[in-house]
Amino acid sequence: MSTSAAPALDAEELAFYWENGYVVKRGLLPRADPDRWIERLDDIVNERVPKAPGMLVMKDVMIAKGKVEVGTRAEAVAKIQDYEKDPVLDSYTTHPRILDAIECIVGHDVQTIHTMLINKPPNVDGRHPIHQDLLYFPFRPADRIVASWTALERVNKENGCLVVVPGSHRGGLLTHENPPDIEDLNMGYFGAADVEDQLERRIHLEMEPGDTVFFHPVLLHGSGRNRTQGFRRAISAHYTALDVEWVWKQEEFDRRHYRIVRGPRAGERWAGARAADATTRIDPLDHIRGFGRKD
Ligand SMILES: O=C(O)CCC(=O)C(=O)O
Repeated sequence: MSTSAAPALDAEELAFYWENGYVVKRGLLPRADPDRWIERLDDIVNERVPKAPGMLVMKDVMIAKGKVEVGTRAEAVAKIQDYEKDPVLDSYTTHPRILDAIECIVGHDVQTIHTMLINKPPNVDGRHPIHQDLLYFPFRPADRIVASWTALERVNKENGCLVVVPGSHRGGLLTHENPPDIEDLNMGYFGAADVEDQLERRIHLEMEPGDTVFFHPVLLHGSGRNRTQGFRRAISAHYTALDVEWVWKQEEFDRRHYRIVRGPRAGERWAGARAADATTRIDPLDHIRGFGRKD
């Protein structure tokens, strides 16, 4: 149930979302929230607080390869993945203002399926090639999945803000690959193949701390290099409605217990349906050139 009388996204904002595949809410969160999450990131990477169970602190590939030396631990970190069991970072996932907006897009019953804080330090490549998040998600239909991404500091072209291709969410899941022009690509960062013509329509989402973009999992998006000497930090989570089906061939959801965060079943774990016909289930590797069987 929404916590405010007025909808978190009004009719115009929702129409913009469905037309373009994303919508930016300026000033959605007060500055104190991003500041708290930045401080927590700092505490985690400097081991002042323990890493929560299941949390992955991923080094940037250029640091891992020894190509760049760093002055501080934070400069070595590309991202924190799966922060759900860290109560401070997870206050993002369950933030009433985020969930109010998510409800407007996918309905009243919501689970979270992915959490991530992207650090993007200076002096490394750190590009996130243009891609579609649906590649990584075992649920369908795609319209019932949505991302939230909040700037933790000012993000702009110089420090590698988010880039989106408006309207690209109306296509299907494309073939992805390791982009040939990126030598130092972080683990699991694939790029959509053969999208050069669409890139002419890309726009840069310059945002202030607390500004939040909600985007569709088929939207082509990514981010550029951080060319400043500061960090470019953002926090994000993905959500789905509860009526989605598991469509991957891999049978993993019994182990992964997705968490319901909104609606009468909040606090329970998702025990949803597998797509009925196992022969039509998909293998995500088939959508990655060089990994799958179809390319
Ligand atoms: O924050 C970024 O630089 C990119 C994030 C992104 O592309 C994603 O979360 O899928």
